[in-house]
Amino acid sequence: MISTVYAITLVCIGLVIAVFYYVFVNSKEADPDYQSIIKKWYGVRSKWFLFLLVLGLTVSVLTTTPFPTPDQKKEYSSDDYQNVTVDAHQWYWIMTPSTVKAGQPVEFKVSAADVNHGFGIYDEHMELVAQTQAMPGYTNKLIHTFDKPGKFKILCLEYCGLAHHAMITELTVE
Ligand SMILES: [Cu+2]
Repeated sequence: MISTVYAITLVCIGLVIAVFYYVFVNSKEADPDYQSIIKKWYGVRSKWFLFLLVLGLTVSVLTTTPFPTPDQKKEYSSDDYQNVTVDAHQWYWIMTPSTVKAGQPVEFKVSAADVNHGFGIYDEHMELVAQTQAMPGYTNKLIHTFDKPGKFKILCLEYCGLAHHAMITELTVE
């Protein structure tokens, strides 16, 4: 059985090689009419490529201004920013303080004690307001300004083990 399959495979490989060889040998016969068509469509292709390049760059610039991620190296002063430290653990959050004011930007300094977690802030309709990764050994800065008071929920956005779904805490905006 195995030797039959082996033989069939060899014959098929031989057929594929034969087809490639046939195409390769016959493609050497240069056709002057065909050459002019190739030249024309290579020109069209270059223009299309340039158009896509300019379009892609324009869309990228327009959709990333202002850039959604804050400057991670900048020190955000406590005069202008409310500073909140967030530590993610399996399976709870330590967030200090857990109450902030509306109208003034909040700088969340987010890290993790064990594995990767996702820090997600949800409003009262359970719509995601802002998020960043919580990673061990790193501090990710997230800046968000709450426009009005309310109760917000913090949920983990990265599957981090058995009780991942229970990783919930509350943020109060006054
Ligand atoms: Cu988690």
